[in-house]
Amino acid sequence: MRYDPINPALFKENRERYASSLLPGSLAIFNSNDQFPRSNDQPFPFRQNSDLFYLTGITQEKTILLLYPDCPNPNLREVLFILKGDELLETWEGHKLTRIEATGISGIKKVMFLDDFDVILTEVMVYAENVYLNSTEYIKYFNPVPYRDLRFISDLKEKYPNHTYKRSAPVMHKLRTIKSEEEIALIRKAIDITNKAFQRVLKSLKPGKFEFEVQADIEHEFTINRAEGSAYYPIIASGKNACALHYVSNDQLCNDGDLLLMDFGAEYACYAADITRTIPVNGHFSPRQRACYDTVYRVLQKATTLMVPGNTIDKLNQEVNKMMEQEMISLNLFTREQVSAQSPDKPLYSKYFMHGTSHFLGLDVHDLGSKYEPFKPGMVLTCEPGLYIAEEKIGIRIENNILVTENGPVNLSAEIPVDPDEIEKMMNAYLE
Ligand SMILES: [Mn+2]
Repeated sequence: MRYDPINPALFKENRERYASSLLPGSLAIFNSNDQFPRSNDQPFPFRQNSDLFYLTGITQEKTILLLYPDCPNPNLREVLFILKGDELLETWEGHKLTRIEATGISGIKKVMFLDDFDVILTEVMVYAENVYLNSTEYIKYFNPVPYRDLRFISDLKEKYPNHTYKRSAPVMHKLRTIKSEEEIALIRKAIDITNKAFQRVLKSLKPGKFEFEVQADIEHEFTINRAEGSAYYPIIASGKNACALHYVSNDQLCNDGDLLLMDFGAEYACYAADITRTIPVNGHFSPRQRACYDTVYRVLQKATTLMVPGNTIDKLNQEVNKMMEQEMISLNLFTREQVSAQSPDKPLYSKYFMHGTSHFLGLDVHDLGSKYEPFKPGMVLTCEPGLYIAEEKIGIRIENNILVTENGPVNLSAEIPVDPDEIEKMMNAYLE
């Protein structure tokens, strides 16, 4: 792996917190992600299942974790199953984890090979009353592709129809929304690497550069700084492209006079950064661009102050929508009178600001957590107001990563330039 080794105490604590949430007599099983086929014998790059990583730190494919805190057989309370790296496999794919190495990463003493899984499963199923199984539960998850967890659930239920089955997802959601010190340090590292990429763009952007060249600059910096790569496919959108919220073709020229919106984040040790910056391609904001930028920047600063314990994403969205509405009147996008006459189902601001202001951030870029869940110390969220005026080729979003604490919000991305004067100064220092 590219990242510095992580103290296995992190994963051990996570397992203890998970285990203490289970009912007595409960077994829990976690599977790694599938290796999704790309073509023929070629899989897409493997990314570990975030929950399995959270509990083990293991990034290798085909890994299974079995937790059974009060198992009558004390040897089977915590078992990790890994792929057996035989000579043939290692000739083709290189080194696979040994059992000792897997213990070193995860802190799990009992590591077995996958071939033993069925025998052990048969034994623990006889003792267990409840079985906690994992699956992806996310409010916007509509992916119809069946994955490893789903196949495992249906196989197990077919073989053992009389057990009581429980969902792991709500337990994991509760645990993963509150980040430990170690996790915050890893997110900070991902953000630091993302800052390095932004600095590189500030130095190298000029009119006539393609969006994919900017993407290459960003990904170069990610990779040489030990990120696994991007935590999500980067959005590099100049001019009107920035008004398509999930624009990812990144294939157009950055023209003189346009803005460039970049939504990008490194993934370091499976933890994500999620940053957006919008800068003028030629190093100078036009007066109108500057007025729009100042609007979003002002709303970003005000919204950040609302990220305090007890508030929710839902309430934050409502506040920010109100702020944006007022700002849009000042920008002459519509009038106060038009607002009074607007339909509540389709408020006028939603034409120019059509997404939420915040989401949880962690092992997943859109991390687990509900928009109705009150903020608590240790939560990490994005703050990302935007303004999209397609008819003026202006699309601006500014996104920071915020840690909620008892003493107020901490901007983890405070080092990444955001002040428009500072951005112009830095770009022009390089252009001269
Ligand atoms: Mn985001």
